[in-house]
Amino acid sequence: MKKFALLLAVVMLLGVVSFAACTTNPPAESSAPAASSEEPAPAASSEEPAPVESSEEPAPVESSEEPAPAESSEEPAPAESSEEPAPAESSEGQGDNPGADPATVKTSTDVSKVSGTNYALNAKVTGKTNPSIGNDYSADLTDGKASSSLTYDNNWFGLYYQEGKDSNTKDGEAKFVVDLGEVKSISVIRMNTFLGATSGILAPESVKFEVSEDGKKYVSLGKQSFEAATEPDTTLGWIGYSLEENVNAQYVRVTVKVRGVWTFMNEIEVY
Ligand SMILES: [Ca+2]
Repeated sequence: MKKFALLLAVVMLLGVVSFAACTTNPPAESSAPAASSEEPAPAASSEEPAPVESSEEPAPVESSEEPAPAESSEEPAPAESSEEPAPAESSEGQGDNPGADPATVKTSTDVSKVSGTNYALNAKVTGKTNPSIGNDYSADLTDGKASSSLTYDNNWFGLYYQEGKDSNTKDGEAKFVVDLGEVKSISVIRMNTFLGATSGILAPESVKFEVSEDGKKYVSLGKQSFEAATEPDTTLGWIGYSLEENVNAQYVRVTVKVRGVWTFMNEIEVY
């Protein structure tokens, strides 16, 4: 009986030991799969970088940028050769500088805007004689002062004409020549004048503008005619020509045809 009891005890002991082993192992095994379940995630994330690598495949696209060297090969030839002709053209313009032909240059009667130097400022004017009928409208035509209102004094230069009683006009016409001192490249010629109708002072019938380089041969830029106001009017204004291209001139001649008795003018400018 003692042997059987001892054997039984041994069997039971082995059973306890094996049970303990079984109860301790399972948690170890359960923890193992848990860890393995976590690993797949990083594994999946490690798969994602793959597409990133595929996005790096555009690298071959970079190789398509190789045409760049082709461009660099284009730069040397045409670019430099096209720049060389330019300075050649500019040097030609400076050399000749003939100015446009006054006979054919395109003009505009809008002379409200000017820029640069007024070459006529303080320039000598010939053909100007003061009225000699008791009035003294003898303003300087190139003193830089243009009247801004109608007055009956020396703010204005008066041209007078009555048939049979020529004063400072010849048959109602007067010619003024402005000497710029030397040949200038000019773009605007204009004259400040009275364009209204009041007290025997009327807008000029016409005004002609001419230019010359030598003072002998004149070329006309054009002639402008003006309507007579039917009612009292004291309009003033700049009349003349703005040139699309500069012309060369030292002398500017302005021919004014008087309408009625008096025509008032004040200033001549050349830019
Ligand atoms: Ca003046």
